[in-house]
Amino acid sequence: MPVQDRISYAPLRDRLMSAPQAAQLIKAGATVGMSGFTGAGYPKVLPQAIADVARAEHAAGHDYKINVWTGASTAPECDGVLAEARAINQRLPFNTDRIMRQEINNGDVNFIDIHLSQVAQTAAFGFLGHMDVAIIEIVGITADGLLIPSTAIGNNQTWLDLADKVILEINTAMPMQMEGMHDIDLNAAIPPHRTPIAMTRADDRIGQPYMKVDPNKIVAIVETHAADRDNVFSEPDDNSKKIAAYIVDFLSHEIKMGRLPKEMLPIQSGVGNVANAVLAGLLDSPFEQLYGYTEVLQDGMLDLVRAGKMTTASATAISLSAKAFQDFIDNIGFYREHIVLRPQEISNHPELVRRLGIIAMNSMIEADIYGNINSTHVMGTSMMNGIGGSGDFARNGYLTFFVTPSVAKNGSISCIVPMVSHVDHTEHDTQIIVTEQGLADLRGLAPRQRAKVIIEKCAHPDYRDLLQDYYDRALKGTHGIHTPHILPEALSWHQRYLDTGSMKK
Ligand code: 0RQ
Repeated sequence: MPVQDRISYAPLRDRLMSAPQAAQLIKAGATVGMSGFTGAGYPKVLPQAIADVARAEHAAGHDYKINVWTGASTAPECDGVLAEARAINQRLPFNTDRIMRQEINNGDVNFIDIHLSQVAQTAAFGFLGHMDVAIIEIVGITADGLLIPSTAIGNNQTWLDLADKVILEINTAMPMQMEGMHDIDLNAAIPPHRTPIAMTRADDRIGQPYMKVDPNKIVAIVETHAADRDNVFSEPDDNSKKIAAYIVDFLSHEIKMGRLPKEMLPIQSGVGNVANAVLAGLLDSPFEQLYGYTEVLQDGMLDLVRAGKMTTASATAISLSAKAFQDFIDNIGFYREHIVLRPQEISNHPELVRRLGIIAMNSMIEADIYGNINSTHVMGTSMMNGIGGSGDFARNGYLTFFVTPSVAKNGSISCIVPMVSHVDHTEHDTQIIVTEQGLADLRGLAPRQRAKVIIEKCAHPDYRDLLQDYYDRALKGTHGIHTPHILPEALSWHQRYLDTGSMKK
């Protein structure tokens, strides 16, 4: 279908232009709100055109950098090209692009790591400054001038509300049949005027399927025809399968003990290979009629929906491998009945996570013997991706799991350490830690009891005695033993890795 036919609101058809023309509208120093969440629904041609403007300006001896706010991570065609052109000053709130990560860690990009549920309101409160332009991918415009969202909603409606000017990318590779899958309501009133969010079930709909924008703000419409990032997953390895099996056993046990309703509670699953493997584990589990209430719908969750194991999956983005996306398109009539996409303000809202009783499962970089979690910083100083939505779900979930293989980098790093080198989730937010070695249920345990269980159940055998030795000496040697630590030694494992390439002694 030609792009003109996707603009049913005739007055907007004359705003069609090329990406290089539209990029001229983005001035140096601008703050740009972009669509995009976990490699889905990001603008696909404007970023390259902006990168070209940046290069030309730099060659002419001028400064040219912009601030980019999104929903979450994008892709090489967006974050990658902008980072490569050194066109970014400030970036928030989440990134997985390798080149952008380098720029963040070498100090060229000011990266602000924000809980994903809080980004829209933080911007709307005015805490982040003014937004000049929004660049939003959509699939089309209705006859009433409403915008049909694409594969991710993220913060799009907020950016459309806040920005002075709007540039739309209409992606003709995305099926028009997506119309109707979305549910847009922001609960955007600012305190003290907020009201309760009118949802009590994961599949409730509270808004309308379109985004709204003042047509006068739309300064350009650009055509794209490109797929989202191919989010390829490796087949679950032995470790991931073991982690998944521990979780499924644990959930069955909780149902048996009457601590979890037999129909289960809605599931949130983080990003990455391990999270995807856990979902694969649920496919073979005894659970039926599951609900997903998560931020990213990955291949594993689509499999659950297709198999009829999951009744409805609610998310803010569909982030699939190319193969799974083809299946989504081929069977869109079926999937639209079972998937609802919402703004990230709602998909991750603490009020709803608490009310719906979400089972939160997130991956981490490392945990310490008391259950503090580092999700973001390698060796305490290098940003990996960001906290994402893990905190939204972990702090407010009914059950909160953090999972990781017990070791990283061929065993030279223990993911269970005496003290984490950066804290994203405190011990107060961590209920259950799972590695391929076992599952530590920390509910109702005090710090010394937690240490015993985490070392016994989760540490890799290569590091278990070292952790026990650290703990035993801390217990004897410190003046307060509520949470025993030997302060000068607490981070020595990380230093040893930096000095020698291994945490082993
Ligand atoms: O490095 O890529 O060089 O091989 O970290 O590790 O084991 O493949 O795990 O893909 O599940 O990612 C926490 C990063 C895990 C992710 C994190 C190295 C390891 C490898 C990746 P290589 P794995 P995953 C909802 C929830 C925060 C956001 C979040 C994440 C690489 O899950 O970003 O939870 N979470 N969002 O070798 C040094 C350690 C390490 C380590 C692993 N202890 N020290 N390196 N690695 N452990 C989604 C959203 O919010 C959008």
